[in-house]
Amino acid sequence: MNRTTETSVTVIGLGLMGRALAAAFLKAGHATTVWNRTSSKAGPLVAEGARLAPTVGDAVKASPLTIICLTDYPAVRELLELLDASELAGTTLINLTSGDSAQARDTARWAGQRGARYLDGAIMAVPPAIGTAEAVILHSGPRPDFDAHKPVLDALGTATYLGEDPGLASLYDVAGLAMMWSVLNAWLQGTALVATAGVDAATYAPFARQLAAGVAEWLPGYAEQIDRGSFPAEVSALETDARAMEHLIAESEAAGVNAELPKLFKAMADRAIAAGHGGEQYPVLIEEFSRPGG
Ligand code: FVH
Repeated sequence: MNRTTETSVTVIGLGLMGRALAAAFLKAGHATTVWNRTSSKAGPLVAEGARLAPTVGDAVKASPLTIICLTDYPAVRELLELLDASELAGTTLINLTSGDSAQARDTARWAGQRGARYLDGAIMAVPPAIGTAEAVILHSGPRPDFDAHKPVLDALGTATYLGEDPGLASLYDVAGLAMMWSVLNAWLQGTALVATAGVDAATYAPFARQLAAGVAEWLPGYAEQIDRGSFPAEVSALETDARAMEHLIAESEAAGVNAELPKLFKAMADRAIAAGHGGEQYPVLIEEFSRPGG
């Protein structure tokens, strides 16, 4: 197989996500080659017009661009190690497998040493959203490689470029996980609390949603404080917030609800107050978050 047309694309890894990626390429009219360790998973895609490559090397040679979406980076490296230099040289690999920034940078180095172009990526969407604008896919690595393949990447969703450091996409990905779990855990804390008064989750959810959206509005202003390194208490001082945390802990404990999460908030706030930041605004806690702990 040859790298025939500029817009042909290969997808390696046909799990839930890989199959959605390949299907979106096919739908957008791109000649699509696929490969998967368990070849039977390619059946429906082949029926829709995909070509199944017999080996991973043939798959990579079939297109100028190869998208990789496997379980994790060790699986990616195990697979890429099977390729010889002639299969890697000159091709572009975009690795959309989830991982951390060190794994991304290391894989970028590995690919570069073998003559391949490499972009790392992170998919901020579930498989059914792939192929719609809702599917934001983050990329990082050499800008010219992103620009060259953006017309093909557009078939998957909203292709977003973050910067030259190949670790950036994974870094945003894990930072997003912090946001997601923090919001969900806060919501669960509130849901457990209101349940002690007989309020069900569905009744509380709209209120919680409104609150979360309201708090999200504070972020740009708070971010300015962090970037300036100056935290004047324009709305509320940290020591005021810490007193409110005491109410949350007391209410949780009195109601027989888990108080671990509010105690964690409070411990961090107390440390910042002890360091003399009680009169400053909440984002001063960035200093607690920016050092090792836990
Ligand atoms: N599914 C989702 O909602 C998301 C959302 C955002 C990010 N991801 C990430 O995408 C990666 C793949 O996820 P997935 O959902 O497609 O995962 P699976 O359905 O479990 O498919 C895994 C594929 O990886 C292949 N594979 C695993 N190990 C190896 C290996 N050593 N050598 C070759 N291939 C390997 C596996 O092959 P097979 O089991 O079918 O033979 C699947 O193709 C992941 O990083 C998510 O975090 C998903």
